[in-house]
Amino acid sequence: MRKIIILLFALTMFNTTWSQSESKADRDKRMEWWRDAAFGMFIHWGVYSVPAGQYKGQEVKGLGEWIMEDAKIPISEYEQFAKQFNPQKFDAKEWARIAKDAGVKYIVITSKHHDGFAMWDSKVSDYDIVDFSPFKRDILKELTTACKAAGIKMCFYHSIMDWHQPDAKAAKYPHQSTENPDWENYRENYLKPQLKELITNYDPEVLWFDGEWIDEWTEPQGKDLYAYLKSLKPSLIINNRIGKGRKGMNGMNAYEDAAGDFGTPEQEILEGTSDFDWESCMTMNDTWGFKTNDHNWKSSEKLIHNLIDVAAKGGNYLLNIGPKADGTIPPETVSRLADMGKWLKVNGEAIYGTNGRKDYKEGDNIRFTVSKDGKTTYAMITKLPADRKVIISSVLVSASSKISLLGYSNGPWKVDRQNGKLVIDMPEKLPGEHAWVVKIVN
Ligand code: JFZ
Repeated sequence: MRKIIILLFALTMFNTTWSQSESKADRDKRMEWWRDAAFGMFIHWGVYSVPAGQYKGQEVKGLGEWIMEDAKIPISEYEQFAKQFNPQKFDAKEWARIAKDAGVKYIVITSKHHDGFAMWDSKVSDYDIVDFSPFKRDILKELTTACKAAGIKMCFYHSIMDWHQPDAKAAKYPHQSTENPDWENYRENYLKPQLKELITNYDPEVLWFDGEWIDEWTEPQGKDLYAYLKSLKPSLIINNRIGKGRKGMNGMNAYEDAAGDFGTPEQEILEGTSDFDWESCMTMNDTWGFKTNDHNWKSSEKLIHNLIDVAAKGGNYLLNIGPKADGTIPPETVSRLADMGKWLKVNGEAIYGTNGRKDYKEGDNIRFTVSKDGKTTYAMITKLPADRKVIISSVLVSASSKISLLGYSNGPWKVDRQNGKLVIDMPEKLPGEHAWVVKIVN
């Protein structure tokens, strides 16, 4: 008995050292806007968009934003790319408009990626867009202002790993080694102060950490940072890459008390629902940071189907774009985002503010979400059978259930209720493309 009491006491102590002094109700309140948002835009933009996947006339394999490491570019040489980073065509309002039209509710942009270059006017370092590049404009400030005006929440991706700051040397990346690294100094006098700047000057809603897998970073450091950031802004939402809990690319936590508010599956979607909040981040082609020669674009249909799949499983979809070094967004990206926005204009009520469902699917071509009050079920149909007959058997329907097709008001369409089953003859003229939503109100 005594042992149990001591254990319980220790657990309480442990939890209150970081976030879990928060009640479930408080946590639900803090997470509410994020859960409702369902769809966000990831932006990987920085110095790496200058080489755009090429170094010394050679194509560099791998992710665009990893070029410094993948091509083993020395710091002094990489800095020359920073000197050329001059996105004259960057128009924050235009970016915010594109995001708004796509239907995203939040943007997560790289404030600092692994290359260490700060996309705002940092006072902690000169290695930033204002002091080190010819551009001399504070990108995060401009985008934050534009997004706020457009009603889009502003959030920052921030890399813990830093290949430029001499104290931050990571043993896993010896090519970036410096003589006398001092991790504690980096953590206390560089990482934290820069994050404090971001919070005080730009008031982000989410901090999305990354580069936590290096051995220098530990779970206690993650918890310490979490507590510090929450002390600066209690409503902050922080991903689980702030600590060491993440299970590889699946992104969910490997242990119970891991730091962070949500799991981060990368380039994949969970197999089913989860009790822990999660967000799948995915690319539109095969890179996060822009690469001139990556043309492997997913179709608009695929992206919409991914959004539907994620929503049905109760997660968020964070879809990446990689703008070019001149400040423009590739047209292939813009057109796909516009298609998603068009679909969401008609069908958004099935996505925003809904919950996933344990039985998230029926067959391969129907996915479900449920309204918060539980009264409405949305059946999202991603492919029609040849005879256009859709059968839904896993939703309770009665004679009084109201059934409609989103975006479709002018008949005719035929809906039969056969002992609890719905048999629908989908109309010839469908509202829009890629997926259609049957709304069932009980
Ligand atoms: C990380 C970054 O390295 C990448 O550049 C991008 O920002 C992405 C969103 O996040 O990607 C990872 C993270 C972890 C692994 C691989 C890529 N991993 O564990 O193999």
